[in-house]
Amino acid sequence: MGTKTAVPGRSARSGQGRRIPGAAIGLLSGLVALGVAQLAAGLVGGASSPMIAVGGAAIDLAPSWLKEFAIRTFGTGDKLALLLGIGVLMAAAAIAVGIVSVRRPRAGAGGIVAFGAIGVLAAVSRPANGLPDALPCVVGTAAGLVVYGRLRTAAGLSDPWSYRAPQIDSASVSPPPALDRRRLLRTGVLAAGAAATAGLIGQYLVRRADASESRAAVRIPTPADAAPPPPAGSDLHVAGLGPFITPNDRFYRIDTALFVPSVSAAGWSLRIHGMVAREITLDYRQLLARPLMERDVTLACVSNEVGGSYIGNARWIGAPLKDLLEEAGVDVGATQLVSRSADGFTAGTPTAIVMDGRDAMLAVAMNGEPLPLTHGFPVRMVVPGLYGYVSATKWLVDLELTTFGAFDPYWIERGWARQAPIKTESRIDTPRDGAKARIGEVVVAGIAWAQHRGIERVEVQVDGGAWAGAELAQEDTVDTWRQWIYRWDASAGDHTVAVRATDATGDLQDATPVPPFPNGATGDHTIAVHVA
Ligand SMILES: Nc1nc2c(c(=O)[nH]1)N[C@H]1C(S)=C(S)[C@@H](COP(=O)(O)O)O[C@H]1N2
Ligand SMILES: [Mo]
Repeated sequence: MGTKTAVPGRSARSGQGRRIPGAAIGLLSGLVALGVAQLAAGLVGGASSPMIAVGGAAIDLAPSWLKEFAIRTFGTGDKLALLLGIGVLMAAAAIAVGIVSVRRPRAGAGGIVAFGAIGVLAAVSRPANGLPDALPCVVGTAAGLVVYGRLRTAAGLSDPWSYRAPQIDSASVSPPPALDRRRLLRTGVLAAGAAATAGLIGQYLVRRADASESRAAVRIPTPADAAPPPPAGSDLHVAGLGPFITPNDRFYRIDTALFVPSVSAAGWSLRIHGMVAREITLDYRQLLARPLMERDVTLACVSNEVGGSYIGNARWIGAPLKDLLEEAGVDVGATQLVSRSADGFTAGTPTAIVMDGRDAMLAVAMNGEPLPLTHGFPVRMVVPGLYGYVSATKWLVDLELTTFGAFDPYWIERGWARQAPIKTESRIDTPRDGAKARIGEVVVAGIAWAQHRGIERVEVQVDGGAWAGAELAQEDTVDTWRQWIYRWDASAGDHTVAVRATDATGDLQDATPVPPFPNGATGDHTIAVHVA
């Protein structure tokens, strides 16, 4: 029985039997690099973590159609899907590099350095990051290289750092040393353990640095301009229809932030500058000391498909934005108000809309609590009547008065419309599309919205027949959605049920089926119901 090394011309020399050890070496080196980088990110700041930085860069560089596809396919899980995708790609690349590196040790080292370079580039170029954010990737790369060398030695492969002359005369060359699987396994387990430990500690440190503690310490003052509770009749309490006020933990979340920016109340300040007479800088305490207002406002995302769920209604407390801008003295030519977040997201709101008397505010509270971290703590903008991408900047840190010609904010750069008033829309929440129902009275109910104009009428149509008026819930304000209900006398068979709304200016919602890009979807929400 010969050992494997007895056939140098085959398995050992050609690397045939070393595929799996090679793959393991590649994967483990990559994992250690990532784990150590994550540990360093725990000290430098979560936004410097390689996965977060590369993921963030991928989000910003991805073409609009891909982003739309991701939101449509994965919904609010789009970020997890992205991270998993990147993880799978990186693992595959690390394995491939590892296999190649068995015979070409320098290629393995080169691969690790190339990965590190991608991480460094991504980390440094994130809008809110700087040079120090390169550190985790640099440290991780170094750790990956060290472990790569160790694992090769353990496997009985050549040291990647020592230069060896090309082996011309095979007869004069000793066969490669035996592959010591046991030693490789032992070292590999150690490396995997180190990677996991470093990664978990890093993750813990990153989490601990979030703004939860700061948020827990915040006390929101009683608003000077409080809102009466929503009228009792604004909530129809129909099963299958969400509550009139959306609880925070059920409120949709849409943003480009893979890593929720951690901004503490104490560290927060807002600069109002650009085309103003007097620049203003104010901190969180000064903001809370201003007369605050309380308002119910329904937020909506432009990416919402007909019948989609990217809409929510909350009770906000905030400082009136108009008053602040008047104190700053806005130049008459300043057509665009650019709001910027701690992580570099930007939105552009027409100055005229912010100043037209609607309840545009710098919000600090959502449904009786300080803003949740994912919804923009400590301060976000809320402007009734506009889609979120042109108005609802979370983790707000900067307001600049400028012109529409001078600057294109985040989504405008990617082709979305500059002007984005919310379109009149309606949705059937119950029954669900494809549901089964009993013959007789079927409760059809949902919501309709036309923020800042108000809803005047909702109609329901069965099987393409005549439109019949639905019963409207009591209106809270023109800035909120309105529930509706329709009692349908259903006969046996397969039916379609459609809904449409008319806003308070008399405009009927657009029935033309249009996708969200570039300024919001239209079309009548239509469902299928099987009645038996
Ligand atoms: N900083 C920041 N603010 C942001 C965004 C973002 O990507 N980053 N997305 C906007 C978009 S597109 C929408 S629809 C709303 C969603 O707010 P919500 O997550 O609180 O529902 O936030 C807006 N504010
Ligand atoms: Mo959005």
